[in-house]
Amino acid sequence: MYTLGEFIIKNRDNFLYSIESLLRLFSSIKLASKAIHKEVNKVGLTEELIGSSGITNIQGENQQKLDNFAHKAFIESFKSRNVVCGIASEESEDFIVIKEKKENFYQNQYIVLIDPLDGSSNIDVNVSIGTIFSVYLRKSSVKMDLTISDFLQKGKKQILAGYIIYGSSTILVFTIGKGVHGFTLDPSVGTFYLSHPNLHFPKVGSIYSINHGNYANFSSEIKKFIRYCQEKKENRPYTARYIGSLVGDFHRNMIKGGIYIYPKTDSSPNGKLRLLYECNPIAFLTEQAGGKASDGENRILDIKPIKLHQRTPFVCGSVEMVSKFEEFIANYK
Ligand code: AHM
Ligand code: MG
Repeated sequence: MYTLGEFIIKNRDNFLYSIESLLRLFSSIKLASKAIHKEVNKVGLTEELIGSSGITNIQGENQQKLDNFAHKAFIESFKSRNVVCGIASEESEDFIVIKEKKENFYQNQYIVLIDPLDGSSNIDVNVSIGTIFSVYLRKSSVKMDLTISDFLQKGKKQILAGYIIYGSSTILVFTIGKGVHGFTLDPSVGTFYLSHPNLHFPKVGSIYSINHGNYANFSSEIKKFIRYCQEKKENRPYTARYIGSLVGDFHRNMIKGGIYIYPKTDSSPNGKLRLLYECNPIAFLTEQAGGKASDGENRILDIKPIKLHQRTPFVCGSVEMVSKFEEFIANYK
């Protein structure tokens, strides 16, 4: 069984940039995710990481203590591995600049965008939560200061993306543009081992995942698609599965075959999910796993971001299911 490190070295030719930097990126991700894994597995034993931190984040959402812990764990871990020059986090209003420690210049060229703790509402109730990350090369010269445009790149420019799911076990899933692979943490040794090579969406699935509580706020085409999913015809009705942690809902649908939808609603006309921290990395993984991801009309990876915390309607999953969803949007427009 390969460890994550062994797998990367074996597949080094699939990464177009320096293997040393890839190993450092993963070293940062592994370190922070193990720290979060440890805390997640203690939730309930102490009050330290349960509940709200008392802070409202840039999204206007109540930040949980574990959101804050995860944000700090990833920032510190990337800083200490000296591999990235800038990080933008869902939990921080502005991007964070990291200059090389001793000299006042940028030695590194990687940009990280991260949702440190996704599915915050599930922290206190022992339901799967996750971390979502994506990595780009900076656009500006390494001699210059970073600018916002280094962060506002189209999703198709990602060179690495993935997530960690803290569930019944802790699994790290990633792509460097050559398929999707999953590694499970063996907590007794503290090592991630290859457990899910070549993850692939079944072409057609039988699961649909959407928050039905928002039904009254959905537009008519979304309501019609839901009724289509529930219709008794061909391989339908589909079964409904929604836990409210994107990583968990996505991971299940990728393995079993399904569609995840977070559409616009009357109260959130741009949807809820964040393009840069959630949708782009999940869309990159989706396509690499043979699936499809869009905002209902446009490919997610082609959207030009205009701001860091931009939201977008999001649908991803098995190709035929997502294409059918897009047909509904187009027909009822
Ligand atoms: P978060 O990053 O604040 O946790 O929010 C994102 C989460 C997703 O993981 C999940 O799919 C969605 O929000 C659930 O939202 P809702 O509770 O509105 O269904
Ligand atoms: Mg999130």
